[in-house]
Amino acid sequence: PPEPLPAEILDDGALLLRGFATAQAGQWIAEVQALQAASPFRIMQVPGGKSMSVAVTSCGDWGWISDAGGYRYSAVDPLTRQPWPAMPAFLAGQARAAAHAAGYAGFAPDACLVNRYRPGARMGLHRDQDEADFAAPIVSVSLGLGCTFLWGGLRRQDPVRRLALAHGDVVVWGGPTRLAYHGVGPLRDGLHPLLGSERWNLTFRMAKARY
Ligand code: MD5
Ligand code: FE
Repeated sequence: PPEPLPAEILDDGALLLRGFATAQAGQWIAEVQALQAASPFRIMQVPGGKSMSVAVTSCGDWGWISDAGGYRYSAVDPLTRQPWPAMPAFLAGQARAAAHAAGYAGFAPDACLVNRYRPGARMGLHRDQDEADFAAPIVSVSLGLGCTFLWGGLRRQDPVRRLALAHGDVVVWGGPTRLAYHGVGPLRDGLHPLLGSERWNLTFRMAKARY
């Protein structure tokens, strides 16, 4: 069997598992294809009235949504007016295993937000603070084109570091880093053998559950 991949400590509570999803990337991609057939990727509005450049969908009990009224988790997909697709057992199991490998036993995500970046799409600096229990980490999985991840501190004015994230990389964001400001630089043009000119990011969250 292959050697376990070394975890790289990024910060207090944050670990990078390089290539954690690479060997089974085909299954990761097939799972996202299936879920987006039921709840398609769509561009959401932000409260100021502008559109995001990233397209999103979700699976699990809760999906993260944004509209003129603000950001929140919803049990219903506003596009289909149906519940979000159930979280596939493979995705939940892999996210749990990644969290465990990073020292967070018992991670039980009830939401998975999927972001689709095309060239030029970006995500401005923000914090993920719509979840019920910040003791739970967030597990993020990168597929397709690489990106520059922007990663600051607990205050908006803190200096921002840049981290290259590649296909198959998994980051577990927990501890004090859970509430750090972060974003993604504009996606550069490119062609990935599995995803063409796209980057997909999956973030597994405990939206409403207590950790
Ligand atoms: C992405 N997505 O690459 C990123 C990965 C989002 C989002 O930011 O909200 O959908 S999630 C990275 C993350 C999560 C929680 C904490 C920190 C980073 N952090 O402390 O830097 O599309
Ligand atoms: Fe975020």
